[in-house]
Amino acid sequence: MTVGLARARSSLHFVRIAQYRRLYSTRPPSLTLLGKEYPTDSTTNITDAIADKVGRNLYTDPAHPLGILHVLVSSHFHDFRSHVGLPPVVTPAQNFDDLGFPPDHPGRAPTDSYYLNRDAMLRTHTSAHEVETFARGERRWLLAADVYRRDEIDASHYPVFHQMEGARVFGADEAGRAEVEADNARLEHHLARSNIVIEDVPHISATNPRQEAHDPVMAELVAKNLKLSLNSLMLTLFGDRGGVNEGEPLRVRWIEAFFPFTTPSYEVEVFFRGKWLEILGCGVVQQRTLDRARVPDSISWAFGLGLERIAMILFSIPDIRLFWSQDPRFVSQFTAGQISTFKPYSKYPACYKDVSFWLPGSGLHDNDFCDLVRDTVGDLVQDVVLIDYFTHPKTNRRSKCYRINYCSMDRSLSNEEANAVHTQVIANLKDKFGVEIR
Ligand code: FA5
Ligand code: MG
Repeated sequence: MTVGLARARSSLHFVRIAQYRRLYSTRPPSLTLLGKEYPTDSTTNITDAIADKVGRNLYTDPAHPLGILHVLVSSHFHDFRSHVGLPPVVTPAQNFDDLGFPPDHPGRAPTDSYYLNRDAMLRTHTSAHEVETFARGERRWLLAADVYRRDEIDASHYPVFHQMEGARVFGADEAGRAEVEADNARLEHHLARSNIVIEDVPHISATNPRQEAHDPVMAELVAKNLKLSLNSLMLTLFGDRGGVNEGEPLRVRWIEAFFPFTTPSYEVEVFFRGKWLEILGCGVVQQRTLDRARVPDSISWAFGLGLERIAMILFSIPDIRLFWSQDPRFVSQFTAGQISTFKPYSKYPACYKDVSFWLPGSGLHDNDFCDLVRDTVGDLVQDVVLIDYFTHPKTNRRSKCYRINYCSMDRSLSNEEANAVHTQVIANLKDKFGVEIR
């Protein structure tokens, strides 16, 4: 949802738990996912709409745009070992603690992540598998997987998406230094001959520091290797097909970022159709991750990229919901090994319906509203926008108004049908959250 309001997260935490109790007061004692049974508790918040997507593994189909892209990235890093099919249920320790997320990090809240119970959750990123993969002693690896986040609803956000994680380990000794220097020379040579314009930031700076444990020269060389490796990937993905901007050179921008499990850290953006789009996050792996994985005397970089974001650019796919479509008019357009331009088979009219209500005393989080809509109407919702939020000056009661855009990807939705689903949304909203419709 395109919400311009700041989210006051932690102060509302205890209020949200009350809200969850109400929402899931009728929850069954256990739930089964991928053949395994999980006892439920007050953190359980996985919805049927989400459970339905678990196990689909879209990226393993070689003729699906996500699968085509997965193959393309894997062949670019052809000497990296590639992992697929890791189960999506992880512990909060794997997803957060092992990576150094602080105990009060907002991503941990049940408003932001899907929990089966307090000890089992759907991974929110592929970094959840870093420790176990490093622990296998692999020096170059890739990993693709479905990830889950409670989020806004619009054309580029979906609660299930796919990431690829990649990492490379160097020895923290003379041999490691020689290896990284040779690889940097090779990559610089390759990039110098290409039509790519890179806006860079310093590899290491006061705001994006190296780690104490690292030799300064080696830290600089490894950060540089990370950037060269990913610039080279961007060239494979976007540059070699005449660029994404019709004859213009490919423009890539590096930005300082922050992740609890890397420093220095960066994000990469690509200029596409007049806008900068964030494609991936990356950095030099925090030494405690390698320590936990028992990989001694080494230094590593890692990245995590969003497959949908890149596929939307490469295949001109306008709406993130389409990746889940089984409509032959979608699936038949793609061929293994080929990047092709998606031809929209129809553009159905949008149907906007507003709902205004007084909030219950405990409030209502935007993500709870979005999940309720998604669970009620499935993929008939295209986007949700909070268009009004105010507090009554006398009574102090708070009111919200959301605008829901109902639009099917595959057919025309009649106004009667849109009214019917909207009525059901309102009924569920009253029922589950106790709101008062205005
Ligand atoms: C991460 O998930 C980090 N784990 C990345 C990382 C890995 C950093 C290794 C350092 C080392 P982030 O939340 O920014 O970072 O997501 C990474 C990418 O996933 C984004 O750049 C974007 O391409 C994609 N992404 C994130 N949220 C969504 C979403 N809701 N829908 C589609 N793609 C998304
Ligand atoms: Mg990011």
